[in-house]
Amino acid sequence: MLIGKPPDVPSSAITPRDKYLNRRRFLRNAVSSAAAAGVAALGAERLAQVISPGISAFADTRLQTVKSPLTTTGEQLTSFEDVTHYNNYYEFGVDKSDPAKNAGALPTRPWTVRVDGLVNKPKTFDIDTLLKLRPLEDRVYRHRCVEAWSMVIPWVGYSLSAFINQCEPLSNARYVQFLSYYNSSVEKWTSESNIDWPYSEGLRMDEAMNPLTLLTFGLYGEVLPNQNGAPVRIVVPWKYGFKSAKSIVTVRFLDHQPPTTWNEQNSHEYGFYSNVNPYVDHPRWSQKVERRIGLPFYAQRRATLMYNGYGDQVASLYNGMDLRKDF
Ligand SMILES: Nc1nc2c(c(=O)[nH]1)N[C@H]1C(S)=C(S)[C@@H](COP(=O)(O)O)O[C@H]1N2
Ligand SMILES: [Mo]
Repeated sequence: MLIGKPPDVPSSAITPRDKYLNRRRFLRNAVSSAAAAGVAALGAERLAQVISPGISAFADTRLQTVKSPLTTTGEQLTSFEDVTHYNNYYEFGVDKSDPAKNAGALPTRPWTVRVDGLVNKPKTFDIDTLLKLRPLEDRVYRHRCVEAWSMVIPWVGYSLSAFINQCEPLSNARYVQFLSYYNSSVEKWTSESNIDWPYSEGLRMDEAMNPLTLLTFGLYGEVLPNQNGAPVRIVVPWKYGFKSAKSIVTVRFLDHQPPTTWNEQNSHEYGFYSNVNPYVDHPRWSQKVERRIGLPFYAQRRATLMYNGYGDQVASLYNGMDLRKDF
């Protein structure tokens, strides 16, 4: 991973969600009337994506959600603007501002997730089936990037365990691998880094089954913007952000630890476990403190919490392990 350059996010970038949504509604209406007038030679759908990547002109982007007992933290939410314009999604460029500009190219419908490997029988799930599998929950989680910045994000989804139970993994399945969408003619930025695509991540089965691990379809009550991993991604709140693979197309059950993108890039810097850990520094920077995106400069710095603050729920998964060795 590149060393994060100083933030280019103005401290005033806290945009109320309502303002954003009004803008979005305005765009949708503008696009619809443009189409009606026959001026949208581009096609209304495409025009909407050009104006505001990842947002369809006609789709209802609001998700129906229920309250979740697993929502966490009373901390101030990171603004919708920052959550959607300060991203790591290397398939769409290596700069934090690139995914918001480029990820509109990702075709998120139709979309299927293939389940294979050590399962009773391979299956393919349509995204609309996945959306209806369980009631969608609002879950606020801390989000900690290995680059030592953090956010607080209200995700929408349900526990990955509910999906895994539908997959019928065999008893010898000990790990689960997630593969992201990869198409170099859509993702023209993949040559900017020497990553061996597709983006791959993985969890041990007990980590994947922990109720905190979220199969994620939205944020701020809306479908995921493309730059945040539409139409479906993983979120693992006690691990560094790179464990949370975006736009997943394959879920594979294995009896061995899968190769994972950042670990393959540099195994000295990025371990398989990648638990947020203030006591294990990255070789090139400290992990003791982090910078909360979007806050005034003087309020950004804060102590990083062990397991990102989720120790009560997950510390027991690592009993008996040397977290300096298995970092
Ligand atoms: N496919 C894919 N998934 C990815 C990445 C990526 O480059 N490609 N970046 C990871 C990193 S480093 C982080 S911090 C989070 C960022 O998620 P966000 O942009 O929704 O905050 O996505 C992770 N998932
Ligand atoms: Mo990250």
